Amino acid sequence: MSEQQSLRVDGQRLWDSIMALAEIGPGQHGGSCRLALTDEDREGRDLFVRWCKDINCSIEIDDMGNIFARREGRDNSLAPVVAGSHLDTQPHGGKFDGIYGVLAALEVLRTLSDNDITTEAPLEAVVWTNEEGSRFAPAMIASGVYAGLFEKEYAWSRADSEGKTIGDELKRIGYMGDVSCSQHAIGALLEAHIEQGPILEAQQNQVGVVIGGQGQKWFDLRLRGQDSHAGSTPMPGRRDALVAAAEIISMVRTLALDFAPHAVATVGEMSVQPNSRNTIPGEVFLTIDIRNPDEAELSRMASVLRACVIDCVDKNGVECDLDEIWDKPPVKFHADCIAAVENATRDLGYSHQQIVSGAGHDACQVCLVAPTSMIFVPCAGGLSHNEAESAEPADLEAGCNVLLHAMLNLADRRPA
Ligand code: HGY
Ligand code: MN
Ligand code: MN
Repeated sequence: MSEQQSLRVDGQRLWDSIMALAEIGPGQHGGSCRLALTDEDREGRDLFVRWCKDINCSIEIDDMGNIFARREGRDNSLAPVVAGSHLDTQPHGGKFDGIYGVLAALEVLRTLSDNDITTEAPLEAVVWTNEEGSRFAPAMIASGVYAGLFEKEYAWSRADSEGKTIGDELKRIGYMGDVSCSQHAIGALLEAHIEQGPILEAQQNQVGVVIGGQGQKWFDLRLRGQDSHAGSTPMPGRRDALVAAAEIISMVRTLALDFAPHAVATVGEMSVQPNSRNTIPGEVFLTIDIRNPDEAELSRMASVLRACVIDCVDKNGVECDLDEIWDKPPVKFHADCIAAVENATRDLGYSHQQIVSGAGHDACQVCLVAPTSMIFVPCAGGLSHNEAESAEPADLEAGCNVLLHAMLNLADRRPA
């Protein structure tokens, strides 16, 4: 085995870095809360940038706040091999979703720095802005701008529930870079991530070789009935927006079950106006997230959803605006990157399987413009988007070793 083949990352340093970053924006129950472009997100970004500068990486920030930390290669005319993920979290996020992929990429650069190894092509670690889509919808918006899926002005204009926009918040936290997003060359992208589902754990595999991601559609639904008195308004003729919402929420669940076994559907966000216990709700806003690995099935789900919503609002005498705010078709990753991940996993002797991602990831956007794949590791019970999210240090280290050797393979292959 060559010296390079015997190279391994420092699993303890990786774990310690994940725990150190988790000190920033801690949740109430042991997880993390660093919503995109908040002060906590800025603090996490600043720490990552400091760590990259400690190993002499150069830093580039584009005008979507994406951060690229670069380790020069022997031939810097080659497009870099890039690895990374996101640092923003869900409101009740875990310590590993996104953060693992960013810090695994940093650990690869640290390992090469420790061993004074220079690759043919340059290597970079990337942090993508607003992957979660929780504060600003839709999700994966900055990698989406990079991939040409969203206009920058649209992305900058996206506002949170208080009307603060991505553009203003990027400037406020000092991450509105002067480089245009999508101008940055990427020769290949790899993203390490916890699976966020139960498959690897159930199959007792340590690594998932990710071959693609399922499709998803996001909808905003506004229901308008009529505020009126809870005591003196007869039941017949009420225009109760919350009753209509309740029927629709139940229908969304039925929709996924009707498209079993692969479909999922979720109502995750809802607000009720005037939200007073003795006034019939006149207005309800809710979000609908539907997903399916099959594009035709996903379209059919959307058609059934629209028809059921119309039927439900008619029955309840309310009006509605149902807006599809995001359409993300299923994606397949690049054969060369999948092979680099699979070969590295096999050479390292880790149990593994191929897998399609149920969760969305920045890699599912960038794969449209650059060769891409992902590396999954198990998380306990498949639980994620929950503060109790957890992963085994040995699995995180294994995934990071796969990332190291897959990146070396991709960076040292001389162009054909
Ligand atoms: O929604 C997703 O799948 C990702 O967590 N943003
Ligand atoms: Mn993620
Ligand atoms: Mn997530």
